[in-house]
Amino acid sequence: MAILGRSARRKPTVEPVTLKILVAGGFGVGKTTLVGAVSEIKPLRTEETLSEAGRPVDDLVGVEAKSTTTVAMDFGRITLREDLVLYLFGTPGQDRFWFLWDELAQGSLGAVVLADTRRLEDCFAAIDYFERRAIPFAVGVNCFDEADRYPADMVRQALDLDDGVPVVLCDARDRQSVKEVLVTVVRHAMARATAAREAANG
Ligand SMILES: Nc1nc2c(ncn2[C@@H]2O[C@H](COP(=O)(O)OP(=O)(O)O)[C@@H](O)[C@H]2O)c(=O)[nH]1
Ligand SMILES: [Mg+2]
Repeated sequence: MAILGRSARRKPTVEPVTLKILVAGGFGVGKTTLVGAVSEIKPLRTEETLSEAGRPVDDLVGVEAKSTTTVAMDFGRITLREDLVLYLFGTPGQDRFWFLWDELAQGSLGAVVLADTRRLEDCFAAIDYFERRAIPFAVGVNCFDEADRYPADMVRQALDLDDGVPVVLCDARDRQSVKEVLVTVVRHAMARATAAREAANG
């Protein structure tokens, strides 16, 4: 029979808290790119070449060099801290897949709404969706190289956001930048939860 020496005693392992975050926004705004930039697991993607049949429906105006589209969703994981793991679910960007949203939204802590200042209206639907369901979200302005830069406050006004909804300028291709957006969403959602609890307790 073997005995376990003191030195072999393992550090207690922390069971991480896992949180679910949605990544939403219009077609071609960078959702798949964002999930891929931070995910520790090979992102699960369901990209399909835009078919001729889908072409009249998929609005390609202003979306450069994009010939694939995510049909179901993007999925990824990032460990923010030893004890905090985020699961990322990219929502399908096309209106014809909206029936998947309610399933995806189940149990989510919060959301990132990605926006492109050249096509800001493409994220209105996502913002409406999360506002209506009181799901906390932050707006990530994906700063494409070719797009004009606007200060976060101008974007906030244009989107008519409630006070306190964070707006972060980001680069969906950059891991550190995306991490900052995700931390912002988690903080915002937790602050909202705390405020709601305090309000409920009078
Ligand atoms: N210049 C630039 N291109 C980007 C950025 N994010 C995404 N892209 C490109 O924009 C296109 C659409 O991105 P994608 O992630 O597929 O968008 P999705 O439809 O929201 O998933 C792809 O060709 C990306 O490589 C960015 O921050 N800057
Ligand atoms: Mg995609």
